Amino acid sequence: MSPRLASPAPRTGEGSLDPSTLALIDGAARLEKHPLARLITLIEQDHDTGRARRAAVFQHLREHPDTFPLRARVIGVTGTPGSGKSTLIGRLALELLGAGPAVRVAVLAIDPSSVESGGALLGDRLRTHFPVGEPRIFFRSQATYGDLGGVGRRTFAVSRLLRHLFDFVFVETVGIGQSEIEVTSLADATVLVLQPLTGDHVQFLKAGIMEVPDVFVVNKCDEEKLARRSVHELRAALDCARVGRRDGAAAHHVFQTSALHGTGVAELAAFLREHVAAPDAAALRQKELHFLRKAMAERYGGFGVDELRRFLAARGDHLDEVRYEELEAAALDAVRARVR
Ligand SMILES: Nc1nc2c(ncn2[C@@H]2O[C@H](COP(=O)(O)OP(=O)(O)O)[C@@H](O)[C@H]2O)c(=O)[nH]1
Ligand SMILES: [Mg+2]
Repeated sequence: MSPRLASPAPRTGEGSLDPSTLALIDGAARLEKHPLARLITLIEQDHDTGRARRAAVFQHLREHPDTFPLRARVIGVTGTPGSGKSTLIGRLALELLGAGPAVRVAVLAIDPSSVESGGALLGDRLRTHFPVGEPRIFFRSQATYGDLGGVGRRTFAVSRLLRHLFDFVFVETVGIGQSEIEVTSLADATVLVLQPLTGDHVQFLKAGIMEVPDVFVVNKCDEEKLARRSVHELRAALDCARVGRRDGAAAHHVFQTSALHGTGVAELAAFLREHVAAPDAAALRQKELHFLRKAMAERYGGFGVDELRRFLAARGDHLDEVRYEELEAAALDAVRARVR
């Protein structure tokens, strides 16, 4: 490891947790909604003082792996508005929670509107599925603030926190295009929700999105004939998309659901439980580097991306040992030093 990163110069407040933050973490460990919500708000902060505290929080989580195991599977759920993503996630969460009293599920809904409160409606819809005060399900919405693709640094930061607290983390995003790709960078598996016979799949095909998801769901299959035709259309579209795939042999996973009636949901839940694994260190590092590059691009454009590449190359083989927060801080310092 490079000497500079092996013994980072202590920053003010870094590594030490103030009692109030520690109390939030303790509350979050017990899945108390208010401490958890406040902890998330703290993690979402983006300025430099926020970073030091964020680093201390993650340090604490890592030092207590029994309480905060890195066990969650993050599942991106995407598709056009109204395709039934929220309803389906609600059903899936119920199904997953039903597997045992220790299972915990979080939902992070990325709201395309610019105000945080805009997500309340989605949350309310979702909450109707759950007994009041059920501590094992947690819902949070996040405004996009114009992040390209909706899924941004803040989403990534929150997903990193939720990975330590839950078994399944659903990230719901809307739109055709960039957001599907961005959520894939963050998630361990991505589910694309389609509506029958709306031509959704044609839009996705045109946008080059069909190659991205791991799982396809034709929702609203309340009517059998309609459903059969839709799935037939989807499979034809997938065969089309497969031509350009690198892993051409990989099978597509297609599910038919009615989130309204709950049909097909058990099968989808079983698939997620059995076939989506929590990522290993290397996979997590890939995600971290993706969002680090994105942060650099947003702040410093092509210059930032080049500087990051230079910075990472200089760290070479020892990169694996460096914590994300250190990496982020050191990379930012390096770029800023060159800007001055
Ligand atoms: N018929 C039918 N309606 C559904 C189904 N799933 C969701 N809906 C309805 O579709 C509308 C949009 O659902 P919502 O979950 O908010 O979609 P989202 O925008 O993708 O999150 C709501 O009125 C739901 O009740 C389904 O399986 N069948
Ligand atoms: Mg929704």
